[in-house]
Amino acid sequence: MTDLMSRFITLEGGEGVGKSTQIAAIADFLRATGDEVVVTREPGGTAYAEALRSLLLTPREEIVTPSAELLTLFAARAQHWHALILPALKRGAWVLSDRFVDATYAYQGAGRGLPVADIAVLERWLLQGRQPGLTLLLDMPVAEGMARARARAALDRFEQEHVDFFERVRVGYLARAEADSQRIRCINAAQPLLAVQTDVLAIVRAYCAEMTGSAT
Ligand code: Z5A
Repeated sequence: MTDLMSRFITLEGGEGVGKSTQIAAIADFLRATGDEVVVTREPGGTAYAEALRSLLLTPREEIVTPSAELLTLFAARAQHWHALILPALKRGAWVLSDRFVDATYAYQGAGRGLPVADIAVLERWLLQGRQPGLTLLLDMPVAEGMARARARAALDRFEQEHVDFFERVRVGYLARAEADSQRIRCINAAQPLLAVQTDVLAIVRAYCAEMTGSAT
């Protein structure tokens, strides 16, 4: 695979599964080859999209409707895509994103119960059929991920959700991985950190080898 999207890798999973930790290891591995690597996240990645992130994550009295949440996420994503991701891919950089569209299917689709067809319309409108070349889904039992994440700071608006919400998100992610097992690779994130990293880097190495092979 040598198309524009092949250098776009996303990490997905519930809270506390270790996405930020593993993305740093992937970045180190890819940078060692001499390539440019852009590490980014969603919601966020540019100043404007980060402002929308704080709007999305700040706990508030007012109930945010799922449709308003969905459209704000896609507003942030539109800025992120056009201002940061696409230009980086066009100049040949790797782009590693902590979450992307799969998160919307899992959180707003499976979690909030919004119709998948509505999310698909926005995805098509923005990305015109493009998808990350590789997605790593870090999966672990919800309670363990919550315990890891909650050892840290005050809870954001998503983290205040009930455990049922995160169980639906997990089921949503696993269903997407099953439906698209070529792109979405599932990793057992409940293992010790170095074991997860070994699995993650083995997949990334194999993916790079496959890309090199198909480019020659
Ligand atoms: N959201 C959405 O609803 N729809 C969308 O379309 C998008 C996002 C894009 C913010 O995401 C929220 O946005 C998110 C969904 C929503 N809310 N939730 N939940 P985020 O990615 O910024 O938030 P997060 O999922 O809560 O990230 P996180 O808590 O920072 O988790 P992480 O990056 O996956 O984990 P980490 O920071 O690498 O690790 C957490 C801790 O565990 C840390 O202390 C590590 O040292 C430790 N750790 C990591 N791996 C291990 C292992 N293997 N063993 C033991 N300890 C470990």
